[in-house]
Amino acid sequence: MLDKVQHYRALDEIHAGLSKRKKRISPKYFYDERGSQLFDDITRLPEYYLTNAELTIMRKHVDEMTKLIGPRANIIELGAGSGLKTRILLGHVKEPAAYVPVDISAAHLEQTARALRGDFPDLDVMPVAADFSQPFDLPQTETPAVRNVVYFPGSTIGNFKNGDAMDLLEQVHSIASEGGGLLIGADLQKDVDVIERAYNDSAGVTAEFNLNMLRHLNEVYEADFDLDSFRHKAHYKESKGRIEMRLVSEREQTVNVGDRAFDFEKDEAILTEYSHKYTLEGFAAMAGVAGFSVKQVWLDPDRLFSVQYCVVV
Ligand code: AVI
Repeated sequence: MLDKVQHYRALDEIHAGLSKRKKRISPKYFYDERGSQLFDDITRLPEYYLTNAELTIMRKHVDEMTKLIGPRANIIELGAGSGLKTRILLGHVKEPAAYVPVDISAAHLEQTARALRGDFPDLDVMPVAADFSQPFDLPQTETPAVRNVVYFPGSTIGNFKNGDAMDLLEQVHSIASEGGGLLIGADLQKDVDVIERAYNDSAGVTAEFNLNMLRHLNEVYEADFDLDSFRHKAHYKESKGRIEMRLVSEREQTVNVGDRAFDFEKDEAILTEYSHKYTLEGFAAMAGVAGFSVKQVWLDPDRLFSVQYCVVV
């Protein structure tokens, strides 16, 4: 349950987004319990190549990754890593000092931490409940760490606008600090049809995931969106190298959110997500500005996705 201050802060943010000439709502409102479940379902879709490609890379190259990470590193994951990728990594890191998952949802974190402690009984799991895009304090590890290595899988970096992604990488740079590293998953630019299919799957799960944001707002923020009168739209904007996901109003209508009303014209859209796709050069340039140098890049055989190890310079 969100506390009252957080609730009203979120409501203000939603109102501000819906008051813009081009309406938008932050992708963080996708992730209530149902939204997280739907995202999980997306990762298993045949069209959503990202997860499979990243897993293929992790399985094949984890030994090279952990060699670069070195022994007694403190592994800090941005997001609660209950997934297979995290387990592959943790199963191979040599004598990790600690594993620190950072996630805004304390409940989700606790669940993850419990499961990981069960599977890795010798690992010091030290969850931090925080918004990782803001500065946060690292816990003191019992075993002194040789270095901090931030793990940021899934191409979640792509959901941040370029300026915000830079800010986030700078924040990661200060966490990794001198001698530290960043192991990051970054989706790559490729054939437009392949990308667009990943966000317009034939089973309609991504559409449901997108529309679930409105259900979430109805449930938690006293909104009255009619889910049947909005449709999912995802298209790849080549000039920006990103998927843009929107919810489009099927008719002229007025929607209440808390104590405010918002008018929609027919076909007016709410922007709900960007998902940037990178070139290797573009990613290296962005990492460079944030103070990282890309040390090694691993690709899947179809060159769809990259996992990159960057070091603090
Ligand atoms: C979490 N993130 C990396 C996903 C992506 O591909 O940008 C979220 C997503 N949106 C639609 N499908 C998946």
